[in-house]
Amino acid sequence: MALQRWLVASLACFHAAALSIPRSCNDSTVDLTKLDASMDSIEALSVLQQATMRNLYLEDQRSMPQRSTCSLTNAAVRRDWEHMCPRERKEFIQAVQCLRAKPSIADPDFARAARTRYDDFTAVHVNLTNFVHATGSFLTWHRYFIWSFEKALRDECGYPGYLPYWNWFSHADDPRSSPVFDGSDTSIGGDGAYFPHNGSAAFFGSVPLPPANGGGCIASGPFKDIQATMGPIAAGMFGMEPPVASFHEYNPRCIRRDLNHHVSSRFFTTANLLNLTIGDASKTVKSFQDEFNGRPQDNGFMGLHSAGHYTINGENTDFYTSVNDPSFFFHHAMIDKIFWMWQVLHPAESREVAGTLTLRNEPPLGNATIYDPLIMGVNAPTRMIHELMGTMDGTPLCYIYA
Ligand SMILES: *[C@@H]1O[C@H](CO)[C@@H](O)[C@H](O)[C@H]1NC(C)=O
Ligand SMILES: *[C@@H]1O[C@H](CO)[C@@H](O)[C@H](O)[C@H]1NC(C)=O
Ligand SMILES: *[C@@H]1O[C@H](CO)[C@@H](O)[C@H](O)[C@H]1NC(C)=O
Ligand SMILES: *[C@@H]1O[C@H](CO)[C@@H](O)[C@H](O)[C@H]1NC(C)=O
Ligand SMILES: *[C@@H]1O[C@H](CO)[C@@H](O)[C@H](O)[C@H]1NC(C)=O
Ligand SMILES: [Cu+2]
Repeated sequence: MALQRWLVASLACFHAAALSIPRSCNDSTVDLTKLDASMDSIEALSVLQQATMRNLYLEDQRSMPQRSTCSLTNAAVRRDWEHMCPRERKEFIQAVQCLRAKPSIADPDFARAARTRYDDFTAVHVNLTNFVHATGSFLTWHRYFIWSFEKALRDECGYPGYLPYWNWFSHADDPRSSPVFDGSDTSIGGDGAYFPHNGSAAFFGSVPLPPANGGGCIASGPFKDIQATMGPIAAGMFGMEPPVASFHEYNPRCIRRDLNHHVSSRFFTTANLLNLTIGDASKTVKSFQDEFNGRPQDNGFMGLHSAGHYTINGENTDFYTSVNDPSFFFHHAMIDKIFWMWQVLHPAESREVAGTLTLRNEPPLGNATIYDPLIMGVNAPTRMIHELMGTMDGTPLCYIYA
């Protein structure tokens, strides 16, 4: 068993090094019309990936003279955690631990509960929650947010790689066995300890979900027993600590998970992947982003964004403070990968913005435009939505996904 694990891990490392990362693809045999909901979801994701790379390659060929700063040859490549070798995974884990050990640099008036550099990220997310969810800035704000986290890992903690993503479709029947969450020293920690509770309720309590086998503090792996300093503010899991009275209150506590197959097996499906990327929901940025965020009135359909948070559960059910759990960045990198694929496959719609400036339009501040600011606090300079629209625009982004 141990030998088998070692072999698989070594092969993965060898595989990544030997094949390197495909940066071009002009494969005219990639045929999106062959995709249908009965196909295996990982297979479908791989066909979409190939089509995305082919489009990027053809576009790169056409615009080579103009695009001097970022091209397929120098773009960073963000990869599936499962395809990273143990050494690469440990480098990422160590860099996150490094950010969690460095002192906060945020203004204490802005983030009184922040203690570490990691907390500076949670703090700005808490502060802006009502302006960056179910709004016109949702996709670009979170894109910029995880990019600035990646930059901090690299610049402040010497991380040599790029952000990994959690492939939702792998181990959707049993997220506890995913290499992201299996609790080994090359995972980002396992399930929460068993903590009897009544499950969770998504969408402000309107969609009840059964509990799984965890619910307590992260019980194994590199992030076992790590502490959060902020929140909870609006947790959806029953039995969580009571919410803090003020967003700024210092409230040290552990990070809970309840890795929940009820959610992942129901929503991480080929049908939902295809609807977003090439189906009805892919037609406009409005339908794309609305579908991502769910149709709770439609038999509790969660959408892939909410489904990821409720699959990890615990801290991840808190709209404000979910960033406390490092899995946040893995989940949002996967969202950003789907956003990237959608943009490349739908160039005419890819730079549109739709939606309001506030969650549920409260208070009503009007519709978002591409000139609205994306605020990152101490983590990165304020930029406009349109600057974050293209992952290869070079202002500042220059990356693709494998
Ligand atoms: C891509 O492949 C097609 C068909 O195989 C070929 O006609 C086309 O010239 C190729 N384009 C580039 C930019 O290599
Ligand atoms: C966000 O930060 C601003 C500036 O410090 C502050 O005025 C505002 O009350 C904060 N909002 C929340 C929800 O923390
Ligand atoms: C679960 O719900 C039942 C019924 O409302 C309640 O009596 C019980 O205390 C709850 N259990 C926990 C652990 O919250
Ligand atoms: C696809 O998304 C649209 C919303 O854009 C929804 O009305 C439709 O039911 C979805 N189709 C499937 C098969 O889930
Ligand atoms: C915002 O956009 C919606 C949908 O496109 C439109 O119906 C509405 O009139 C817009 N509101 C404002 C204030 O521009
Ligand atoms: Cu968020």
